[in-house]
Amino acid sequence: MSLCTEVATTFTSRFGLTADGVWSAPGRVNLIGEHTDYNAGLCLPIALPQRTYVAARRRLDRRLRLWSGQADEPVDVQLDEVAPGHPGGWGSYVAGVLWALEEVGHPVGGLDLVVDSEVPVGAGLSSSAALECAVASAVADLFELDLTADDGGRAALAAVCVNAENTIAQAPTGGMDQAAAMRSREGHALLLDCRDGSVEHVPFEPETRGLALLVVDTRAEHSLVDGQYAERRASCEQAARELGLASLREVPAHRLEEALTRLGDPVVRARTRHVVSEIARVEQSVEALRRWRIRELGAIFDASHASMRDDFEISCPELDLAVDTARARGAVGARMTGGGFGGSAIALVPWGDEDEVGEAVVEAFEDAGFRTPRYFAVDASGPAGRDA
Ligand code: GAF
Repeated sequence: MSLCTEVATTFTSRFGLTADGVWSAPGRVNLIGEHTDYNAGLCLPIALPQRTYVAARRRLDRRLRLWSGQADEPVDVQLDEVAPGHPGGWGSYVAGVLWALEEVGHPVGGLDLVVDSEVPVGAGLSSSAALECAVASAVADLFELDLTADDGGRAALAAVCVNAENTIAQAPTGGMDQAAAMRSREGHALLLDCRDGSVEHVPFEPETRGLALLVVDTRAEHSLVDGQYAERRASCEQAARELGLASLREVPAHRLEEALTRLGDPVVRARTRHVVSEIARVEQSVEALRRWRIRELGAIFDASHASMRDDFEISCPELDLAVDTARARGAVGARMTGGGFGGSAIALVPWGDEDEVGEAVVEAFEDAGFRTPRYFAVDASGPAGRDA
């Protein structure tokens, strides 16, 4: 049975009524542009084929009854009680969306919901954003908010999901993941400009060029609610303040060295170097992709990983080993993806070599005494929407 059918069936058995419909949203991997979103920069994610599904039914009162296929207990909360930190856990991502819709003046109400997901949780593949965006699509359709039909409405829903995550789930993330889940296009990477929210769809079909995009979930612990992500964000904001700029996006790559001389703290300098050079690497990657200059793209991926490892200090031994092994086994380029401190890496590998490269990483992890990683090849897939 597909997960789409399964959540609908579970809904009926949990609530004794049929769901009004089923909606889903994808996880994401970012091709390049890491920790640039909250610096008003550029990033280039793709939507994954793995999706989070919600079966939902509109209620006439303001009660939220939520079940997850991955949790034993339901969440049962009144919409008027939703607040920062309440409910906690996975329920905050669902309840937060309804709360955030009301914050921007959209009339919503109660909901019965069952969720389940193919997006691995804690793998740095945006399971949280997939959940928020599946819920946002369901609620927008059920309460007839007219926000799912065009990109403007989808951008507004993505912003609502970011507010839910920042305020109710209390994770200080930027907007890349929600944009990827709401605004991507199949067969394309999403070039997102976080300064003005504009997007461009860049064709991305590596198989037509004899390549595959391999994702390696290192299964090393990763959490965005802990202090490291917030600390990186604070350093970037400090740098912008010291430079008298609205954000690090305002530092052009050719003025980076000069800007660095005006920053006193060596750590803040290194963080700034990563962000400014990473934004330039997104631009270079898009150019390389448009012309399919694969070696160039691979070298940019490698430089991005080095920058995250050495300047932004968000890699970890598992991610470094995955990247180094993939490269040694013929990947054209490889880098960690997402927030870091664990999670996943990506590698562009020759088509047909996915298993060979993946198994080499598994073996290297075994030798190093790390947990067994998972790997799988992915295509650029479609955005959030209604399935049934
Ligand atoms: C996480 C965050 F949620 C994103 O907003 C982004 O900052 C990313 O880390 C790093 O690029 O996925």
